[in-house]
Amino acid sequence: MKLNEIIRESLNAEMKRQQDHIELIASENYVSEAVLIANGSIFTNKYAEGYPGRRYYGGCLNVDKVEQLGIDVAKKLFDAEHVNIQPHSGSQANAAAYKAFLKPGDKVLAMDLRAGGHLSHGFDLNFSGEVYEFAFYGVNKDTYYIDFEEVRNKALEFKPNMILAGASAYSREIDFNKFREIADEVGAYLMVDMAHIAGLVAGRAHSNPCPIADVVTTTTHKTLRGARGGMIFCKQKFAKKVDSAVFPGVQGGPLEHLIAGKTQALIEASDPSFLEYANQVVKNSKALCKVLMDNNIFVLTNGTDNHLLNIEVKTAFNITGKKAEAILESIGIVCNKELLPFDTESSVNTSGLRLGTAAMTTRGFKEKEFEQVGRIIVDALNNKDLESLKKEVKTLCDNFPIYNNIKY
Ligand code: DSN
Repeated sequence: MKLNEIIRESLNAEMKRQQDHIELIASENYVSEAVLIANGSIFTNKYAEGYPGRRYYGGCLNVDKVEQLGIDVAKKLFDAEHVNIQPHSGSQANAAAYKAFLKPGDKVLAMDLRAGGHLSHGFDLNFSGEVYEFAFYGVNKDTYYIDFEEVRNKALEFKPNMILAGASAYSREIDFNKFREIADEVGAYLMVDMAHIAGLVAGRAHSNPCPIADVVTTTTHKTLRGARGGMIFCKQKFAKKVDSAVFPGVQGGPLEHLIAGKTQALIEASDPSFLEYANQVVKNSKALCKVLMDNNIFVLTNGTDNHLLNIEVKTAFNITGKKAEAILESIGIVCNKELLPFDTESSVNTSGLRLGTAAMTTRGFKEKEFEQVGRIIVDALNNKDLESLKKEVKTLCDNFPIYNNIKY
C-alpha cells in the first residue's frame, strides 16, 4: 500500500520547514539519518514485554540483541550501575521512578514549574501532583540561581521522602552534590531528572548525576540527540524495583524500534566527536548570550553554563514573550515563550523566551553564526526590516543543510 498523500505531503512540508528554520527550541534536536532508519524499522512489528533474555513473547532474539547493546552502552556512557531504556518518554520515566521509590501520598520536594521545573514534577493537573504530595523550591529573586538555603529549609520543614533536582528551563550547572547533602540530612531519596542536559553529561560538558543520585531519569531526544523516549538510571540495589515499575508498572510492550533509535544515538554519543559537540553547544550558548546581554537584554542569572538561556523581552522591547515568539517565527526563527520566575504576565503571554543551541550546533553553527543569530533576534524584536532579516535567516539555513535529500 502506498503512503497516504496527506501524510506524504505533510512529511515533505515538515522537511522543508525544518530545513528553512533556525531551531532554537531548547528541547529539540536533529537525529542522524542512522537514528531515523532505526526509528522507522521493522522492530515496530515486535512485541517484547519483559527484558532481554526474559521476555513474555517468542521471537525476541533480534530485539534482545539491540536492547542489551543499548543497555551496555548507556551504562558505560553515564557511568551507571543499572539502566532501563524502555520508558516511552520522560514523563513515563518519571512516573516509573516515582512508583519505584514512593507510595501514593508520599512527599516530594521539587523545583517549581514557574522557576523552571517540569509538569511531571508535581504540577497539580499532572498525574504527579495528583498521586504524590509535592512542595516546591525556587530560585533566588536577585540572582535567579537555585536557592539552596530555601531547598534546605523546605526540606527540613517538609520532610520529603524524595528530593527531585532537574529542570526544563534553568541555564546554570546544577550542583548535584549539594542536593545529595540535603537529601542525606533529611533522609530522603535523591532523584535527578537530567532530560535537558543528558547530552551535555554524555559529552562531559556538565557534571554527571548518575554516580550521585539514587535514581536519574532522562529523555533521549534533547541534547542527547536520539530517538524520542526516556531512560532511568539507578544503583544496582534498586534495579529490580525500577525495572518492575517500568514494566509491568506503568508500561506494557516496549517500543523496540525506538529502543533501536536510542541505542544508535547512545553509540553516536559515545564517539569522541560528541565531546566536541557538547562543548560547542555550550560555547554557542555563551556566544548567543553575550550578544543579547551586550544589547541590554536581561538574561536570567546573567549567563549560561549549558545549552539554553532564558531572556526577558518585556522590559527591553515592551512586548510579551508570546508576541516575541510570533515575530521570530515570522522571520524563520523558532523558539518558545517562557514564563519566568516571578513573572507578572500569564502563562499564555509570559515575559520571556527560552532559547537553546543544541539543534543548530548539530547543523554546524559555531559562535560566529550564533552571534549573527543574536543580532538578528535583537533587530527583529526592535521591529527592523523583517523581510531582509527573513532572507538572512534563509541564507544561514541554506548554508547548513540538515539531511542529504530526504524526500518522502
Ligand atoms: N517539553 C519539554 C521542554 O520543552 O522542555 C520538557 O519535557
